[in-house]
Amino acid sequence: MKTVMITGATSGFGEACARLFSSSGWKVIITGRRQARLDLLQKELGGADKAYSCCFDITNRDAVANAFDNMPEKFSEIDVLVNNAGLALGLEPAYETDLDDWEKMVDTNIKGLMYCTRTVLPMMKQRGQGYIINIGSIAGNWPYPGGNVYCATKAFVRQFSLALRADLLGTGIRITNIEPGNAETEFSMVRFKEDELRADNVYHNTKALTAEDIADTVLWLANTPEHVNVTTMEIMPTEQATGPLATYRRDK
Ligand code: NDP
Ligand code: 8X3
Repeated sequence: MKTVMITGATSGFGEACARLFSSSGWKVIITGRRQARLDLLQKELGGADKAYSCCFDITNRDAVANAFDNMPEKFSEIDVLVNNAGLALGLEPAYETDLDDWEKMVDTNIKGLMYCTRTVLPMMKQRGQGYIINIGSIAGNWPYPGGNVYCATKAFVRQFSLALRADLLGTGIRITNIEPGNAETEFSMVRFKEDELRADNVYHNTKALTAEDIADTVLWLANTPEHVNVTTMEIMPTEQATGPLATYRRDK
């Protein structure tokens, strides 16, 4: 039975991945900062025998190291790491944003992902196999107003994934960057700091992706043969596309 570790499994893509991998016969390591949600999910997935729950903040380097160090034997051979935990904060133009929000996005989407990756890699290298699936975003490819640092963090995830491919050639370790577009999860509630109206508006009158759509893709990738490496995958709702270039008119 293979083992998958999913960061940010308390909601959205991560939670859907946990459910799908578990129902497909995988041992699942679920992580996030909200212990109560982890407890509920672990119970739903069949208890401690099927799912190991690990509550930590990925921005805390020591907490990440500690989580990996204390993995129970049964879950210690991680076949797939899904680097999913992440967030956007705010949609203001760069001259109005809260610098704390920028820092938190960098700490989570870049540094947290780096910590988990760096910690798991030696174990995978030693086993001569392993798969890291990063959750980037279309935001890493297609900048939009107010995206500023969020877009930049996801551009980091894209480039880091590509660079890892180069680094890990010959190790048997695979890397994919999935780049989803608009998906209805708690993402917008987090971005707009619990402003339900603004969050709902993101999904109003449009058919967004679901968390399950992304989970399907992650499981499909995990089941591809070991000699196959899908490098990047951009997935958008049919009702979303990258628009034409915008030009600012001075008479506005
Ligand atoms: P959700 O807000 O529903 O889920 C985010 C998850 O990340 C939660 O489980 C949260 O857990 C976890 N998380 C956030 N910060 C931390 C932290 N410091 N330490 C540990 N866990 C953390 O959003 P999504 O499921 O939509 O987002 C998942 C990923 O997908 C993110 O990287 C996001 O950028 C990306 N993405 C989302 C898109 C969308 O439109 N929804 C599109 C493209 C990419 P907890 O709060 O318990 O810590
Ligand atoms: C989330 C997608 O377009 O809201 O990464 O930035 S978007």
